[in-house]
Amino acid sequence: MSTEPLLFPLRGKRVWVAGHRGMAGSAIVRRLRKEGCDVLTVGRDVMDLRRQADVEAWMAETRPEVIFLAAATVGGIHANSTRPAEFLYDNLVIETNIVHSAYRCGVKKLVLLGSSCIYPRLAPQPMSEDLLLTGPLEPTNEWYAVAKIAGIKLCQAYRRQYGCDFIAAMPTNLYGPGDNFDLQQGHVAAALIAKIHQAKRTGAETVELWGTGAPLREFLFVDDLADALVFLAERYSGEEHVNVGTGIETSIRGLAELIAEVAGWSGHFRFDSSKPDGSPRKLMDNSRIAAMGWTAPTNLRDGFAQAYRWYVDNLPAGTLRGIAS
Ligand code: GFB
Repeated sequence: MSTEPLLFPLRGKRVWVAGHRGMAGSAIVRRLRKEGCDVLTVGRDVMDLRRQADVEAWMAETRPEVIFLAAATVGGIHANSTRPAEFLYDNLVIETNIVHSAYRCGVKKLVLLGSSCIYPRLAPQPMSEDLLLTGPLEPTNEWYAVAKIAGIKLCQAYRRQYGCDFIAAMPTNLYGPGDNFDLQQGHVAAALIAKIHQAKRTGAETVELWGTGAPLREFLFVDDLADALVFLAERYSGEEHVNVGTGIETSIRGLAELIAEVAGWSGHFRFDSSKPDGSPRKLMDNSRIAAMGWTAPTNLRDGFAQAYRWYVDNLPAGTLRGIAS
């Protein structure tokens, strides 16, 4: 880790984590507690981030100095392709409300979370930051991608016109504690943890996976993402968004085998090729953040062992969310 003096130390600052109940937001809260910040949160029951006036009023009253914008409507390939209006509207409006209010309230630093799906479906791999807007998007998640591209552009526009120190980070596929384990709505990592655990518990010999198992993905442990975001908040200020990944890719089949091993289940996988594969490959070029001095500390096996343990420990007694009986 770099020993350069920090550009923007977080210690002692009033920091709002928008989306603190989600997987990424809760990891950021955990990470910030170690940083000695005054962490602010507000629940969905108290404030709807899609209402501009409410967001402005809350921010004017609480006066955060820093914002981590982790609030979003998120989900896996099925959720993305079947709820396009929610993925586009919710994410656009949450970002515009928070970014604009942050400008109006004089927020000193804002870190917006995007996604690796902002890059073209057939982008050259690994995907560097400058491949943004160079080709057509992956159709299964283009609504979410368009909203996240708008988020990057919002940060750039408010920096150019008003001099706001707003930055954007693009995490690759995430997994870890606090994930959404719903089999229809969740991402592949959480769905496979839930399915494989269910098979182990019931003695089933087969688990069904969507698609062909061939697509390649890069998985980042969510606490590593939180660490990278704190790193960027304190050390980076610039218009360009920054990729956050591991540089290591695995096939969906390989992921399933890894989770089976971690869970101690030794059955077989069946592939339902009527379900979509989505992007064939999504590996990010992480050299920009690496050059600043950050690389992901958790290896895939340790990360999935922690994620699986968390799932087992936090499973509501006798139930498996999203699994039909
Ligand atoms: O995480 P995921 O749902 O989305 O992974 P993306 C989808 C890949 O996993 C496809 C396969 O190749 C699926 O065919 N897969 C196999 C499964 N079994 C399952 C299963 O049980 N559940 C799920 N969900 N997939 C996401 C975007 O794309 O990438 C998000 O949906 C976000 O918006 C994220 O941008 C980074 O990796 O395709």
